[in-house]
Amino acid sequence: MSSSFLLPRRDFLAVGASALAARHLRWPARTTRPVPSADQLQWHRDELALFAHFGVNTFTDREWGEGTESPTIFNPTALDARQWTRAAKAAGFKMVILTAKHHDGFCLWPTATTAHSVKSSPFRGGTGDVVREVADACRADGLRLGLYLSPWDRNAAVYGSDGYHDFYLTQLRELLTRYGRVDEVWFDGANGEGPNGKKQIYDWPRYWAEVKRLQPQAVIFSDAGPDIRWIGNEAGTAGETNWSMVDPRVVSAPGVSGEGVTRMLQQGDPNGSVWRPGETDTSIRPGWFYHPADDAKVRSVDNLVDIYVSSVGRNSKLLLNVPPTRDGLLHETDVARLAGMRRALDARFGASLAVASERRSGEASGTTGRLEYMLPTPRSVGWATLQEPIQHGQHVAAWRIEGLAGDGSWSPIARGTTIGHKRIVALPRGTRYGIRLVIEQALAPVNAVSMVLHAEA
Ligand code: FUL
Repeated sequence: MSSSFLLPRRDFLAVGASALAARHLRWPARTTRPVPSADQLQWHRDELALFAHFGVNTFTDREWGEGTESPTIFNPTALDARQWTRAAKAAGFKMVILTAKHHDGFCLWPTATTAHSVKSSPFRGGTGDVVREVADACRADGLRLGLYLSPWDRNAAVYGSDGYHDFYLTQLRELLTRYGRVDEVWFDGANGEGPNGKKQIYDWPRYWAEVKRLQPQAVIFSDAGPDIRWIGNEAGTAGETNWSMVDPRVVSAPGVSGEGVTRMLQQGDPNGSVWRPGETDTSIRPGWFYHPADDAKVRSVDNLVDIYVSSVGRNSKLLLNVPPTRDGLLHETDVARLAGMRRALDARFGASLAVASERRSGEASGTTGRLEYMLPTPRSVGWATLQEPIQHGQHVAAWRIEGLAGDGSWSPIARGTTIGHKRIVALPRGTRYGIRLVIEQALAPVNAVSMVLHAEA
């Protein structure tokens, strides 16, 4: 049962009979607090994206290539990007983000900038283009496409000099003009030495402006946004407190580190001046690239559900890496785990418990309120999914859930801070006659917060 409480708003009550005006004023965009762009909202609602780390490392069994690998080792003889996208789609993923180039500099598309690419490989006789195959497969299966272009390049001779900016921008332009619509561009923060032993100073504003010019709808990911921030670890866990806003001065550029930085990435900032929600990237295997020795170390279905709860269930988005094998296919174990994850998520969260009655109440200020459900028969409730309408900003700062006992008394059974797009709460076992959500504090009026109850697993 899904419902929401509506808090009385003075301006709403004063509007009168015009349905149009009422609809408009019911969700006043009058807050000065940040709100998401339409593209950020879409990103958030997608909830799940599949990351595909693929390249020369797949063939050398490494995580970070040296940049000296021969392109002739890249030969995925059975590559079938539709096999990836079908598995992703069936598991409820909405996007695939491909490593078009990792730190080794090997390009998965026939770039004009370097010979260090698929063009010099035996893949499809040197005429292949992995980016195109993945882009086409995404389109065929209705998935969005994202691309990762590592700024760190251990092969490019110009790396570590001013000449690299044009080299990198040309690569970006190729990727953003040849393959149709791109919805996310992923900039990782790793920055080591290039072939001449020098590190590069990146011109982030220029790179990001080029993305916005060529694909204005694409959200840009990096530690420092500008649209989407890193969540601060690769373990699959967002902060229990997780605001979609940040103070941009704390994480000024990709790759900066420090305690304050990690806290800002994990938790955001209730008074942050920009909307920059956190993306949780982690791998289904111990490494980012495929290694045969890891075939028995693929995350279990239970573990995948756990990281869904600790990412999507904490106002983040899960970017789950499922690395293709040397054949160019997702491994059958990984595909089976993805399908198992979907079945388990549907079984746990797909259905909501019916409630016998529902009562809403709130204060005139709109910053506290209650949503109370009576259960048709006393039972233990396993989970609650809370949501706030983030198109109007993220405001809830403290909540608790209370259970009703047989003697008519309510007592707290869970509490937390933020809600955002989605907050999934595990409830302790116990017979409840009713369940209620109490919003204790919000930083601006919240018109509607919803709660859905789920049975125990
Ligand atoms: C990091 C890289 O160094 C890893 O290899 C991986 O690509 C990860 C997603 O981002 O910055």
